[in-house]
Amino acid sequence: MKLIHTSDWHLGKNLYEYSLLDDQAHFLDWLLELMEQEQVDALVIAGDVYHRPVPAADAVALFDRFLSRATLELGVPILAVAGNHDSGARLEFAGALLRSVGYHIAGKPRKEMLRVTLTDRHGPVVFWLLPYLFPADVRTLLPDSGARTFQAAYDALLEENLPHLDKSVRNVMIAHGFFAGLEPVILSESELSVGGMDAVGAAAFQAFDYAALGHLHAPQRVGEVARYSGSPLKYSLSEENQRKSVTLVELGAPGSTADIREIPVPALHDVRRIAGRFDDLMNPDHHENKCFEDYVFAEISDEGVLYAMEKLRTLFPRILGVSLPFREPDGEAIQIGAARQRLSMEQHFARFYRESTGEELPEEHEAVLEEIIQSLEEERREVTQS
Ligand SMILES: [Mn+2]
Repeated sequence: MKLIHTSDWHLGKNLYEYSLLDDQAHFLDWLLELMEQEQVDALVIAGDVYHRPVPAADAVALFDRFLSRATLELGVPILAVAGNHDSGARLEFAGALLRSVGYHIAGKPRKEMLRVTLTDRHGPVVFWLLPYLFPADVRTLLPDSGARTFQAAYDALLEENLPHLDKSVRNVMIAHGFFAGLEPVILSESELSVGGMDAVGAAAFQAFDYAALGHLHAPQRVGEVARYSGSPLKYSLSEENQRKSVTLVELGAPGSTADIREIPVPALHDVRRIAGRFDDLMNPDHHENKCFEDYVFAEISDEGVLYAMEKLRTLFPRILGVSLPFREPDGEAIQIGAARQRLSMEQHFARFYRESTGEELPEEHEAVLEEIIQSLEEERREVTQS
């Protein structure tokens, strides 16, 4: 049985101020082509279909179009679970109806996990659908478990369900969460927002032929049988060096090891860092790859550049941000983001004045400035109180 494992689509997500909907539509079109070319038997989506529990209408429309084409035109069954970004209850809408056209969705955790059986020439493959869950969900489903930690929650739920597992056939787990083997996992910024979730030992999935995981955005193996496909797109600057892919999994006869291949996803626009002197960065000939439509973050090496972001935007319409070297009075150069947090509004302005005019802010202006800032702060206090 040949299947594509993917996860963490985050449909509707913005990267800084930019909507990624076109990039996501581009990925989904490519995915449909791949499903057709590879003649896959199933598509597995291991959670975080959407970026928000209540996704924007255009994100829902995008997923809707994809589901229709995959199931009705290509006839490929889809097995999906909710991630922590999804609302499980909403994602499950019309789930029983949609099962009849081959779309199987598990949104909320159940005491008895949703199982779907597909068959090929080697016999049945049982898919186990385990959506994102909190320990409190498991305490509700299995009150005797008293599960307080993620580890205890997964242990209790698997203990309840594994007696149904038939080792003589192939079994595939689909789950969304933070699972770890013995080796350290690769994290990126996008995962830090999740917070509070302790890693669960991937040994829990040992009884399966393959565990299709979602949540971490870098593709990686976890333990013996489990694997994160990673997100199809770079969803933060910290993911700039990750090679985004979907995972093609081939399950042979029962007892054989799954064959795994990473298929790189061609991005509509890359996410990357550019670095150098401002004049060089502004010069189109300086950029070898000429990909001006990419999402770029510019690290400028020379001091004193004003309105760098606005100027670079004329060459890079999808510029994400800039950093500039910034000299402290003691001469230590630091990045502007860190410096900003350490300066008061008065200090910021004085510095801006100095950089713009080359002169120190006169004392009489300082007093006026202080007054203005005070009245602004009072206004803000009134607004927040009302
Ligand atoms: Mn997630």
